[in-house]
Amino acid sequence: MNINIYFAGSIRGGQGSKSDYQWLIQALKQFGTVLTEHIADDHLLKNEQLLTDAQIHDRDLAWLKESQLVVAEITQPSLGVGYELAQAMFLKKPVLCLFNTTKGNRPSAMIAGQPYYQLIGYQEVTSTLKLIEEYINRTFDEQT
Ligand code: 6IA
Repeated sequence: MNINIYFAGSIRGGQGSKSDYQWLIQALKQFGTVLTEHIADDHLLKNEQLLTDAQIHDRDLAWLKESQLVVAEITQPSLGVGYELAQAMFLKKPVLCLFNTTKGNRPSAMIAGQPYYQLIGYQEVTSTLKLIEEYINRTFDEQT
């Protein structure tokens, strides 16, 4: 399977979950191409500083449209990730949201209360691999 995966995670909303983002991006690469690797890569994020906000928005939205799957790590609340999640739903992309249950905050009701989104809570990010794999198998089996 080689699908385009759009990984979403907080940037200006705060980068407290970056090590989990790094782990998830590496894990997702076994299922396809992660279009948004810069999210957890300081070096690549530096390049982003050369872009205007409008360029970032337009490029990311184009990538979202090209993706077959959206995976969002939503532990750290982020306006940008919330916006991407709404866009992904309107574009009818499958969306998997992951959140760390040990950090004390609950995901927004606007995400947790929308049944379109598949939410998975985790304590250890490494425990998500099996669940991601099951979700991908289920989602892409259903589509074929
Ligand atoms: O509101 P946030 O910044 O937390 O939104 C993060 C989400 O929006 C991520 O999932 C990204 O896909 C997208 N996004 C927001 N800002 C950027 C960005 N800025 N570069 C790439 N994607 C972005 C670069 C800022 C950097 C120089 C610190």
